[in-house]
Amino acid sequence: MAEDTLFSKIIRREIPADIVYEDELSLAFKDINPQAPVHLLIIPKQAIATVNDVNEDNAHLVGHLYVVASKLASQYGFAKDGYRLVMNCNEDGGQTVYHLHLHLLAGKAMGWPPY
Ligand code: DGP
Repeated sequence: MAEDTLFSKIIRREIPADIVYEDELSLAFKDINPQAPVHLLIIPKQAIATVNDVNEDNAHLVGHLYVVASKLASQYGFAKDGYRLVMNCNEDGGQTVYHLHLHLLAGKAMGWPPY
């Protein structure tokens, strides 16, 4: 069972966040420390700690995060110009909050490689 993180607290409205989208499976809100003009975090309401915890039973939730990302890209108007989706895993991946989340970064041309 995943730890109760600050993202669970955002889902339960125990701490504030600038929420831009919600449905029965997911929530999206603005990152507190944006790395691009638009930086959203899309999370499943079910607490999954890392990508290592994705399995056949919860994989539909990960797919759903991408559906939400696509919707938000259209809604914000950057679908055509493009954007970046990132999911960090554990320490070397740069993960700091252990509740699975998809970063959606947009509004500028991204560099590659990302380091
Ligand atoms: P990661 O490093 O991939 O685990 O990303 C965690 C992100 O979460 C990081 O970009 C900053 C963001 N973040 C951390 N605490 C808060 C918070 O309290 N509110 C919001 N909106 N974002 C947060």
